[in-house]
Amino acid sequence: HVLHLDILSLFPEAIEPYLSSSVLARAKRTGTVDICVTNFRDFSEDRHKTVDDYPFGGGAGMLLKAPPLFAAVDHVRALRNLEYAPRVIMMTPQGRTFNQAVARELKKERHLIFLCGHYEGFDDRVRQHLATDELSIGDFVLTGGELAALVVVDAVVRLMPGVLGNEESPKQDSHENGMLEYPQYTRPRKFREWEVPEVLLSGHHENIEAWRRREALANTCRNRPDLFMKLPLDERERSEIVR
Ligand code: 6GU
Repeated sequence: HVLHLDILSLFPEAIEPYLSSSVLARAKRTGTVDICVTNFRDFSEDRHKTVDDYPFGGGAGMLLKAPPLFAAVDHVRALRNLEYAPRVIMMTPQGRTFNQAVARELKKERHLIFLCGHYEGFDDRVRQHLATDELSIGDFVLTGGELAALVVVDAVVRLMPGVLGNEESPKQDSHENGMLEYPQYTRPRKFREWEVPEVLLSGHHENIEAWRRREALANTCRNRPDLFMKLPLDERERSEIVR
C-alpha cells in the first residue's frame, strides 16, 4: 500500500531539497510513498496572510494561530480522499520522544500529516482538537519543526518494503533489538598498523557470531548504559562485558 505523507510548513523550500535526494526520491519515484509539502500560509483567511499572533495573557514571542492549520489539514484530507483517518502529528519539543518503535508504528499507517511549527509554538487548540500525536526528536530545541519532521519521515520511509535493498535489511539496525550494532571492517586487512580482528578472517561462523554479540554489548554498555541495563543478560555475560 502507498503511504501518503503531507508536511504542513511555512518553509516548504527548507524541506523540498531533502525530499528530492537519494533514498527518499527513489521511494517517491517507485510509488512506495507520496510526499507533499503544503504551505499553510495559503490557508490564512485574512488579507495579510497572517499565521501567528500574540499569546493571550501576555508573554514573549508569537503563537501559530489555529484556523490556518485546521483549514490546511481539511484541505489535504480532502485531496487524499482516503477512507483512512490520518495521523495528524504535531512536531513540538513538548511531544513524546520519537524512536524506532514509533517509526515501526507509523509505517503501518496510510496517511500521515506533519504540522511544523515555528515561533514560540502552537495555539493549544491545535494540540487538543487537531493533532492525534505530538512528537519531539530529542531533548534539545530547534528553530522549527521542519528538520524534526524530516527525521521522522526518513526513519519511517526507509522501513517501507523495497525502499532499502535486500542487503540493507532494517532487521540488523541499531535499536531494532534494543542494542547498538557490532563494529565492521572492510579491505584493506591492514591499514597503517591497524589490523582487522583475526576472528573475522577465520571463517568460523560460530566464533564470529559470538564476537559480534560481545562487541555489540560492549558498544551498548559504553555509549548507552540506559539501554544496556534493560537487556535480558545472565550474570556471567553481563559481568564479562562490564569489566
Ligand atoms: Cl519536533 N521541534 C522543535 N522546534 N525542536 C525540537 C523538536 C521539534 N524536537 C526536538 N527539538
